[in-house]
Amino acid sequence: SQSNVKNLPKETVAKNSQQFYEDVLEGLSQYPKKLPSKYFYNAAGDRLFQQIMHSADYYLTRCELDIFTTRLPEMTKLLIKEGTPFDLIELGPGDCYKSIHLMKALTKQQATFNYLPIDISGAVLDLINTTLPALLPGMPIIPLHGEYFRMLSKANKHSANRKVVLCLGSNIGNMSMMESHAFCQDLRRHLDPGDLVIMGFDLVKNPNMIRMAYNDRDGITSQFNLNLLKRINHELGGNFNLDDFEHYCSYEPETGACKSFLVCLEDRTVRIRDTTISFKKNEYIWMEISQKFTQEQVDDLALKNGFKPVSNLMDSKQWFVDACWVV
Ligand code: AVJ
Repeated sequence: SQSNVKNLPKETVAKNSQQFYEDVLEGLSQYPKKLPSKYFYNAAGDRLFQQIMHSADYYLTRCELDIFTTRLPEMTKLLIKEGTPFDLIELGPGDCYKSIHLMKALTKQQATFNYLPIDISGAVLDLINTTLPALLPGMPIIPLHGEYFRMLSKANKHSANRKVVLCLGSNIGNMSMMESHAFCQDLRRHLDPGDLVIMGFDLVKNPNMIRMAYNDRDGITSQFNLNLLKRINHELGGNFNLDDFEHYCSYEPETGACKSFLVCLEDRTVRIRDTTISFKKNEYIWMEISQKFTQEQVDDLALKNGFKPVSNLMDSKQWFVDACWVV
């Protein structure tokens, strides 16, 4: 398979770091202060997220894996449809921990498909490119390195196959409700009638269970959040003292919004390159939203943006849903 995701050109690296700098300064000059959660995922952040996924309190990954093992017959039946070839496109594949089961089942049933993982992280795609061929010999892998929708357009030019788009792990939860509607609308515009989407949502449940998942007893989520300050120190010449900040997580059952914050424990100033930012004692940085959904909200997201819900696959506890939608 082709891979040109290593060795990014110097200009791209510079451009990305400039974008990072601008986004950080923009977020920290707002009131209340915030930082974009998409920057959590550098090498250390990827490792911490792996630890989160396998931790006792973070139930999401286990629930979705349950779906991707027990509900595979329904899923593959939906995808294979009259045996026509298709492109299986995964937005933000990570290590394919869940999707690998689907790919194996499809291969066993001799389905004809290409696998197209899309990610902004070259490291993620490199890892897929080196590990997947041994597990699934002969499956064509076409890694697409870049933003979701730009790469979806590229995939469209690449082949005229029908498409099956996976967006797993409740990644959509990192958007506000309004942003997730805009995202689905944009996704719909990149697809054609007959194309399928499988979107993972974390469902509303006992509020204490949800808060525990983002406030784990081992403090990994705290490290995961603090790692972004560390990254700013390393990559943008910041001087955050990590001991000045404490992780706090809230879950509001009324809105389904689970939010992470870093609270500054004293009056402090922080320098990032030649900008100085002041923090008052107990001032916080809003780091992330992990939105939880009702089944009605999931269906609404489909129907309002040009999709038809075809099936809602849940785990045995009904904590998580992989919603299957058709255009
Ligand atoms: C990868 C965005 C789905 O919000 O549950 C895990 C990230 N943040 N613990 C989530 C995350 C804190 C995760 N997503």
